[in-house]
Amino acid sequence: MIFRRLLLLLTLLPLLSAAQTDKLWLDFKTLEEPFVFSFSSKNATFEALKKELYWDIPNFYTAKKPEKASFLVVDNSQNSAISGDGFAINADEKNVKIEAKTSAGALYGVYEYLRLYSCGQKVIKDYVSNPAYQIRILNHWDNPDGSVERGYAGKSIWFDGEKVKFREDIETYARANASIGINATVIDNVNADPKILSTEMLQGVKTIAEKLRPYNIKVYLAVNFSSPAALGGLKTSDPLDKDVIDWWTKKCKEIYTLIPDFGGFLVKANSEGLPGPMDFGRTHADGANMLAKALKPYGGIVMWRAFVYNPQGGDRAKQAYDEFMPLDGKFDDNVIIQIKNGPIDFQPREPFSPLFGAMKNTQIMAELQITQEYLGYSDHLCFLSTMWKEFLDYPTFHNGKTVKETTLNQKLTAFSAVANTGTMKNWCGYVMAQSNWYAFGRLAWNPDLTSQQIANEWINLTLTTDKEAVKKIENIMLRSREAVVDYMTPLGLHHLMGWSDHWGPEPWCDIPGAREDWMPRYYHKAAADGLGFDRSSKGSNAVEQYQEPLKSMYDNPKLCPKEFVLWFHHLPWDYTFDNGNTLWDELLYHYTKGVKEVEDFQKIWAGLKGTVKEPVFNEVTEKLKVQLDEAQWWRDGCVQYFQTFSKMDIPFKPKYTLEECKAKLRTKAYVERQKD
Ligand code: BDP
Repeated sequence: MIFRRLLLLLTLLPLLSAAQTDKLWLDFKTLEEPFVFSFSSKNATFEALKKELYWDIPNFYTAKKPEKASFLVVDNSQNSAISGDGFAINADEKNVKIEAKTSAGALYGVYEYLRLYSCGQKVIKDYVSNPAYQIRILNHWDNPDGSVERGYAGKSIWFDGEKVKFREDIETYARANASIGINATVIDNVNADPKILSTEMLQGVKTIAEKLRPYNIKVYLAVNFSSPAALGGLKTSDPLDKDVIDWWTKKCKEIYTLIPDFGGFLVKANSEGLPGPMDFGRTHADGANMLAKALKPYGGIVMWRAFVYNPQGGDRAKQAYDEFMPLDGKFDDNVIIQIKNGPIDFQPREPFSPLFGAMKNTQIMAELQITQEYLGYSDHLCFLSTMWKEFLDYPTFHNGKTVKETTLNQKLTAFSAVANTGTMKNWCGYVMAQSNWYAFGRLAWNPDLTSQQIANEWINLTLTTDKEAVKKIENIMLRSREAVVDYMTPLGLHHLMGWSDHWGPEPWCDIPGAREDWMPRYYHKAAADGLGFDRSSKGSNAVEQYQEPLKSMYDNPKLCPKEFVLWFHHLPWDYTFDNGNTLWDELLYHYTKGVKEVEDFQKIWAGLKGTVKEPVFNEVTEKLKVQLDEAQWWRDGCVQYFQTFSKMDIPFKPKYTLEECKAKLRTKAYVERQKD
């Protein structure tokens, strides 16, 4: 087994480096018209913007008077339809006008024009676009030692050997982000190392900020709550202690002296063993507000995470709500609570976290995950836009608002996601994984875009402009996330993966002495009497945290959407659904369907030979083989393990026996995959 996987890996590596996708989606078409350019400003952002337009253009920047220019970019527009860093575009074959009110807006307008132009649209009339969320931010889980938590694309792009050392082509990162409107980045892991705030590190962070500034990207840092003690040598990190307050105040002054446009802090506190205000008998609000006050004079903000749970706390899905709801309204106005999309942890499918909509007097933001920690790493084709749209569009029934509306209707708005970048040449470890970074940025700018539209743009910019091929790839991408849900965790199952690496299936996992709520068995509760976690009013009562009519709907297995039925209910194996299928039938149907979908993706992809660049064609072909194999592994492992309880028939011949599934997990091939 080990050899098979290593062999697969060895065939894949040369292809990965050969696939010329390190330019991401920035391979814009060269402008053909003999444009004469004029720009309203001279600053670093305009220099960046000019570079984008500079490819082989004759007469570049020769217009003495703006009236003579045929390509005009202004950042002093009076157009009242433009707001924030938005822009307006008017263009035909000969004249292009991009208007904005800020230099960043002008930059975004140019990228939008290049995108439309590259996708074949040259005539554009009164096209106005304004950003939905103010802060559109990536969270890198990069450590100063150069490793990346849950990274599947090599090492850190920011750090190495306990020092700041960024990728030489970091400008590509900046351009890629700016081209999709991302304007902020947290460069270090939420499991923050106190040394990130050392003076030496901050000097390095300053050099990163300088690289990103022309592209309107602000740097933020994830900080460790016990930094005053761990780094500053104080006796405590109690947020109400005068010396602690003083320490943070001085630290902020130091940071802003180096980086005047520094964004602020991201904090994971009292979660998974990290320190926090509760260690000192204080609340999340005490901790967040103390930091917020230190940042306030400089315009900085605190993003305080709601990803918290403790071992004795009962149903893990309920804990964030239980801990944060009593604090609603107690946070300062430069604090925003960062909430993962679901109540557990970036599973292939979760209901939305009940905090969305419920926290009415607190600013909140969503945290998504681009890196595919629970969705097949950078090996599975899984276009996440459909998952994120599903999340954003859930009705919370709080004041009739969707999740999206609950996060947009406040003074400070933000949208974040855990990045999937690394030192691999192609940044994400898989060309198809680049599409998720792209999709996140596009949705942060405009959550009303459809997944089809986003896929279409990305394919045109990255893979091919062949119309038939675009349609076929779009089709695969749009089906891909549901396929992953089907072969990993259908019907609301969750947390069945390998317990520490989060790779492959391990529903049978049993680690003596480990936390119960990290064990898959805690989540699926498979037994002779059935399957699923009872979160109904008869069980943990997690349904209580949702607003009516969701609460009653989720509480009743007959009304509960099938995709969540085992999230909220423990059902007997012979439970019968409306379509006449038993739970066992449905389970087999979904696991089998997921695998069939991947087989179908392979067939469709095989038909694309010649329409996408050869290295990309080969890369996806090879990765789909891995994906199919792992989908079969998931299906066979889960179904045969559940059969030990259900004692019901499996009407197909599994590829792997249960023992083989278990053995496969113990290979360490995933470690190899993380190497550059
Ligand atoms: C989990 C990851 C873990 C992170 C944690 C978090 O497995 O590595 O530290 O989330 O978000 O998904 O803090």
